Amino acid sequence: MREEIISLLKKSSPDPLSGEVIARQLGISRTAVWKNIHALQEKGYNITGSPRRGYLLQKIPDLLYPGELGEKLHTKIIAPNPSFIHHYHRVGSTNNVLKEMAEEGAAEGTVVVAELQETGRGRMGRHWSSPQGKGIYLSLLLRPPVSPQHTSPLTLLAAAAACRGISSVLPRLLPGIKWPNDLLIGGRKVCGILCEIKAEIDLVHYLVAGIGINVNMAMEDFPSELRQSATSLLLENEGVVVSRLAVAAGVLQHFDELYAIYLEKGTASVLSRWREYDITLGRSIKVQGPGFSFTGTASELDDNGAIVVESETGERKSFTTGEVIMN
Ligand code: BT5
Repeated sequence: MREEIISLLKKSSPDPLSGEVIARQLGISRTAVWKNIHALQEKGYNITGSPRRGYLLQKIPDLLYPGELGEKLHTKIIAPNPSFIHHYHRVGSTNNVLKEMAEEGAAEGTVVVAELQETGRGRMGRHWSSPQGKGIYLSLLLRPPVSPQHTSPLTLLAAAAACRGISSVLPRLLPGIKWPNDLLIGGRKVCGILCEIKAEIDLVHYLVAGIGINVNMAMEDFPSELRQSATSLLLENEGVVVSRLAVAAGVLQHFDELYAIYLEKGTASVLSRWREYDITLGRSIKVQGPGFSFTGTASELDDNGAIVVESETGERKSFTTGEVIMN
């Protein structure tokens, strides 16, 4: 009912709409209209009301509500309608919430978004700083018909989709991808991606792609240990506030398009999109992870998205996971 009222107010804007007309159109009482308007105001919608002129929608909140996000999407697989989007004001981790839904049979394309994560996670158990209402914390569910060894390109796909989504709203900003999927602007991290899979040896049950984007953080919103290495879209946009709704919709839209291409044409098509934003290849890097460290030039991606590194002595190694440190 509330979504229907919002939709009527949007259609009527910039003119107000009387409670009587809303009540008639929706077949409810004027008291029910008033109660719903009140509930919408509590949810952050700026609706003014005057007894003679009626209700006027002044501003929608920049909250990632399914109706608002869904309205901006024209997707086929990822959130093809708003019922696929689950919004929370506060969660531990959107990846964890979505994994639980996946275990209960949630469909491919289900999306979880939150305004605040209490225990947002990075890779290998690291923490992801997720202050309230400042960033985008979203996870989406895929059930790709591939074996687990072939899922690494999907991490790269998520990074390319995030770059495209950001650029679609802020074309002046040029995010680059540090392999595999850290988005940097001016050398500082603006977005991180955490893909988790549940699989058998040759069958993926599901993959949860978690995307965290720093949107409207001022420097003091970051914990002190991140102030040298992190940035946000607001900081890169000369302090001008950025619509989280627009960026989230852009990312989901581009994810949908790239995923459809991946399903139809395979990995190579994803890798070429990833390369458009790559800032790793050709650079002198160190790749490290639990029990390994290797230094050399990042020479290429192999067919599965692994990075091939060539040392000064000509030794070549490829890595499917790891942390890249750029020299
Ligand atoms: C990542 O891990 O970059 C993956 C981050 C994924 C976050 C999303 S949010 C939605 C979904 N739900 C979750 O719980 N997670 C996903 P990694 O490459 O391991 O980087 C983690 C490191 O980045 C930390 O150790 C910090 O040094 C740094 N870091 C933490 N929070 C940051 C932030 N907001 N911005 C920039 N850097 C950050």
